Amino acid sequence: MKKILPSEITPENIYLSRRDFLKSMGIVTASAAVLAACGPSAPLTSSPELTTESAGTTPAAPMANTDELGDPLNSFDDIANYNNYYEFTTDKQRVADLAEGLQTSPWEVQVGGLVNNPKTFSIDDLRKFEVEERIYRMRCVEAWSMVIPWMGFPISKLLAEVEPKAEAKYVRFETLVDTDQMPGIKKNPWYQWPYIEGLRVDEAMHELTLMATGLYGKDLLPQNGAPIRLVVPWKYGFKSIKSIVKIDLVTEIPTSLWMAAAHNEYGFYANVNPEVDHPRWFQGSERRIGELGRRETLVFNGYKKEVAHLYKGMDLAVNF
Ligand SMILES: Nc1nc2c(c(=O)[nH]1)N[C@H]1C(S)=C(S)[C@@H](COP(=O)(O)O)O[C@H]1N2
Ligand SMILES: [Mo]
Repeated sequence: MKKILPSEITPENIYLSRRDFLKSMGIVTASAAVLAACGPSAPLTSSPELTTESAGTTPAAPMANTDELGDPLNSFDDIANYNNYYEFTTDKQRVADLAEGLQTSPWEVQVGGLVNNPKTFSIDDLRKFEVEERIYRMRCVEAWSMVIPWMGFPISKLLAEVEPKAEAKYVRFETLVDTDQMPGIKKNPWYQWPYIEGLRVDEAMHELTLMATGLYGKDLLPQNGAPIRLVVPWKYGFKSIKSIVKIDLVTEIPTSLWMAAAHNEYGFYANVNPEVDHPRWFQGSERRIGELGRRETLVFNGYKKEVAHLYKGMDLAVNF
């Protein structure tokens, strides 16, 4: 057996070897959390055969090496070293370096607007939400994609604590702005900082919409949006806003940073749609990071069965 040097022990090694260990032990306990999350008919993470019970906020053991379509997970290395996070840099391969050391504790997420119970969540408050693993495809509008094993909790659980009022129609999210820590802000002054994103309340309440706090069973790294970011797997990656400090329930469609930058190129909905090209490029296929060749892009990024009902009667070519 090849000896593994300590320097070679990446989170991925630990993750995969733990899985092999569980397998060799014949541990085949289904995770109640994930089963409940996915429903019995259509598991969205792969077959929940290899896991331990999650204890409180301890990440559940990894579920599988593929998503529910059988696509292999991207490596931890890919996920942590090929990023879009313009507050640091527009160079995907340099985000990790520049974001290293982002101060993520203390951290607060202020949740307010049209709610009965406005609340500021500290890191410790956020840790009280029970996390589950969700293996999701992430499709960037630039036509590359990855498969990522997130750890997190449905944002519906957080919203339940603040009790949105009936008038609230949209959720507006805001990223930290800290020019001392984020060199990309001053270098790209034409963008309207802070990074803003939004969802309709019913999109936010959907079971798939995740507040992610980790991946590969480990706390999020800054480049992936530590300490807490949104993940909306059926929408282009730019909707999945990182390092959130503020969430507001509002009546009007929030203007996202991308809508403000180029309204004709980046719509509010941004549902993955191979039939609607970006004004400047084709969206019918994508490059899966780590693979040669291209894959066909799936409508709603492969989550049509779960989310198409949210858009009944809407023309998705116009409401892009
Ligand atoms: N605050 C903030 N969030 C962001 C971005 C950003 O530049 N700033 N980039 C978005 C884009 S375009 C993508 S594709 C994903 C990338 O997430 P990842 O680097 O974790 O794969 O983050 C999204 N969230
Ligand atoms: Mo993106």
